Amino acid sequence: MPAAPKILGIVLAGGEGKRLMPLTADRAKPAVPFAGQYRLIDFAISNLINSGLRQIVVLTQYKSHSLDRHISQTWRMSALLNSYVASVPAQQRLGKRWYMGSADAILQSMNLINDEKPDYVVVIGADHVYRMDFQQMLDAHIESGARATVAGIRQPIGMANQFGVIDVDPEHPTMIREFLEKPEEVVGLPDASHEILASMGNYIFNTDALIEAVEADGEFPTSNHDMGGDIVPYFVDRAEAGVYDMVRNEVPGSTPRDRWYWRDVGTIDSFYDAHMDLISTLPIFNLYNMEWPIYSQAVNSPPAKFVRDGIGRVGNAFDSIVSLGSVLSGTHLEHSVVGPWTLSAGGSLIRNSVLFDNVQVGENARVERSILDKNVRLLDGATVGIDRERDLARGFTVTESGITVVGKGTIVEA
Ligand code: ADQ
Repeated sequence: MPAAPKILGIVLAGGEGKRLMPLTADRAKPAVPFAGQYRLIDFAISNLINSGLRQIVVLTQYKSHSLDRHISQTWRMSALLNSYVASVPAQQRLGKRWYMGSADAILQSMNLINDEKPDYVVVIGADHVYRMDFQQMLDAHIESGARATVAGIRQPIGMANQFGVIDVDPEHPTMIREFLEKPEEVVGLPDASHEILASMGNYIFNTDALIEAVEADGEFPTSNHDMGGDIVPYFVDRAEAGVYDMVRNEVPGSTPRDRWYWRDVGTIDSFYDAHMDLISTLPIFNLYNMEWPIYSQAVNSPPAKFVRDGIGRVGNAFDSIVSLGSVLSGTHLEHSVVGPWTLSAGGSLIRNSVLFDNVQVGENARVERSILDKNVRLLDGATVGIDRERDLARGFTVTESGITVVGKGTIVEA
C-alpha cells in the first residue's frame, strides 16, 4: 500500500476584520469569541484536526496577541508523531514589510513548507462557521488531476460581490473555466439563476504548484498578493484549477438541516445571525454533533446557575445558550447566547442578544438585539438596544439592521 500523502494545513489568520469593528478593536478577527466558549478560529482548526491533519500552522499578523494565546493554550498537541498547531507571527523574512496579502503571507512563510516537505498543502481562512471534511476534498483533488482545487458552495447571487465566483467548465465539471473575485455583475448558475457557486476561501494545492504560484506572484509588482484575486486566477489561466463542490462533502453526524451550513461571519450582522442559527430547538448549526466535535479551550469553571434574586424574584430562560461560570439571578433570558462568567441581577432582561465573557448586567437592566463584548458592565437600570439614537449618541455601533454593539470593557450608565 502506498504511504499516506503528507499534508500541511495553513490557516490564514492575518486579516484585519475591519467590518467586525468594534469587536476587532484589539483582537484579530479569528480570535473573536463565538457561541460563548469558542473563538472563530476553532471552527477552522477543528475541521482540519477532524480531517486527520496533524501539522497545522496559523499565520497571524494583525493584533495577534489574544489569538496566539488562545492557540497556544487550546491547541496543545502531542510532540509525538510530530503533531502541532503552531501560531506563526509575521516575521519579515523577505525584508522589512508586513504581509501585503494572503499570498504574500504564504510566500513569507516558505520556510514552514520547506521544513515539512508535504505532498499537499491545505490553505484555509479562519473566519467561517461550518463543518467540512478536507480528506474528502483531497481525494477529489487527487482524482481530478488539478494542481489547485477551490472549494465552492452555492450562495445567493446578491452576495456575489463578497465572494470569489466560480464558473465550472461544462466539458470538465471538476475544473474551473473562469473565476471572478468579488464581481459586481455575474450570471447565475445554469440550473438556478438566483445562485452562484462561491469560493469558500479553502484551497488544496500540490506543494510544487503552490510554491510556483506564490513565487511568481511575488515577482509581480502590481499584484494584490491575494489568494482569491491572484493565485486562483494563476491556475485558472493555465487550466489547472479544480473545483470541489461542497454538496459532495459528508461530515459524520451532520443532519439534513446543518449538512452544508457555511457562514462567513465577516460583518456584525452575519456574526449576529450565525449566533441566532445556534439557538433554535432544531439548530441550523448543531454544536452538539460529537462525531465531528468543535474543540475549544477547556475552561475550569463551575456550572452555569439560574437562581431567584435576593428578594425572591424568579427568572426564566429559553431558546438560549449559557456558558460555564455564569450566574443569572431573577433574569428573563430569551433567545440569546451568553458567554462564560456573566452575572445578571434581579429584574433584568436579556433578549435576542449575544454576550461575551464576564459581562455584568445590573438590576432591572435591559438588553435587546445587542452584542456586548467582554467585560461590559450595565449598571442598575441601564438599557442597551432599545433606543437606536441614544445608543449612537453614547458611541455604540448600531448596524443598518439595528444591532447595537457595545465595545470591550464599556460601563453603561442608567
Ligand atoms: P476575503 O475573506 O475577503 O475573501 P481576505 O480578506 O484575503 O479575503 O481573507 C481571507 C483569509 O486570509 C482570512 O482568514 C484573513 O484573515 C486572511 N488574511 C487576509 N489578509 C491576510 C494577510 N495579509 N496575512 C495573513 N492572512 C491574511 C476570500 C476569498 C474569496 C472567497 C472568500 C470566502 O478571496 O474568493 O469567496 O474568502 O469567504
